[in-house]
Amino acid sequence: MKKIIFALSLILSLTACSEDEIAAPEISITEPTGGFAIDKMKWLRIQPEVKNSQDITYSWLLDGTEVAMSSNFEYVFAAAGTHTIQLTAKNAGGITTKTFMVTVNEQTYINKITKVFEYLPAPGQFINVLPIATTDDTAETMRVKAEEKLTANSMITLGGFGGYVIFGFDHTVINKEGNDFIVLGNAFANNAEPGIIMVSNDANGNGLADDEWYEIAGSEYNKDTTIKNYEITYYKPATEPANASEPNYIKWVDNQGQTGYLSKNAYHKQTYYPSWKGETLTLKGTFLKSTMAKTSYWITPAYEFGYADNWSNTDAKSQIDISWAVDKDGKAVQLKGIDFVKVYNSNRAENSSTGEQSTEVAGFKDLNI
Ligand SMILES: [Ca+2]
Ligand SMILES: [Ca+2]
Ligand SMILES: [Ca+2]
Ligand SMILES: [Ca+2]
Repeated sequence: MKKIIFALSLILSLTACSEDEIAAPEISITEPTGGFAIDKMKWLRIQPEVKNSQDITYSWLLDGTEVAMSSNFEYVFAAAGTHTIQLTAKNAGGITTKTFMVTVNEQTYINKITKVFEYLPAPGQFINVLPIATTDDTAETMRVKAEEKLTANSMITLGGFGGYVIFGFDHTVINKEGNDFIVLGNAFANNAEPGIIMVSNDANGNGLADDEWYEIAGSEYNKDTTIKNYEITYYKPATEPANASEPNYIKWVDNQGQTGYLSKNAYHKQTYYPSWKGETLTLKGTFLKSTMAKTSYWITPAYEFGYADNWSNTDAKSQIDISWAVDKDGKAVQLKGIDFVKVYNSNRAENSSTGEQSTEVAGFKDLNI
């Protein structure tokens, strides 16, 4: 009984502060038995419960170095080991500190795409072929087909401007010093078909690619010829043309006041409009001016850096640094790691000899595992 009375009086004394008197923060963290443990390259998330949080500031130290000033802690470790984390919460009433240990376990991962979340190509000469689509296919069966290809480092096409694929991995790709990954394609000298790369991390922890996207700001990002927030709508042709090289094949209208047609070419006889999509298809993104040019033959030289299917997979200029990511306002963001990648074709260009410029994706390589 005495104990209970003592505890009650303690609670009363703690809560009996007058209105203008602020109590020091109270932190409670549910620590698992044996302490916090996480596999390397997986997000560690700690959400403390804090009382007396008015005008509070937070400081999270990892092995003595401040790594966050947010109420929740989110971190991903590149290697196995043990670490000390210290949270300090401060308000006008005082300072409260909690210290605990984290064990980071060793783990083996696959250096490949392990999941495709979405596949939506724009009309193009390899659509319904790479991968094959029949009239029975749906967005979901096409997602599965794209996943079968990409998890085997086999190739898919994204078709015309805006066509995209979203994929993920069995681990978080860490933003280490320098370059971090390559989106594999089939580019070679003077044969670039650049795709814009978007990155994201699983901020809400649900395993789905439904979090904020960041664009990898490649060499063209700030050029005058680059159109941000470009939008194009493609129209499904009513019938396939009689002319195997029909110039007015698939109509498009963009948000820049332009309209035109994708042409059909005699080398690719199937319908170029994704057979599982409805009458119109609207796609959005950053539009880059194509490098397509005619010398003695047609060429599409690569942009300097920062794109998919731009330089050959073995060229260091195909490597991407996660630190190039920017938010929707163009502000640089420092991501600790990424869980999802979206690639979409950034160009709209074609010629009667080599046909369209359309990004191919053939896998992914994490440069840090
Ligand atoms: Ca990096
Ligand atoms: Ca998510
Ligand atoms: Ca292509
Ligand atoms: Ca290509």
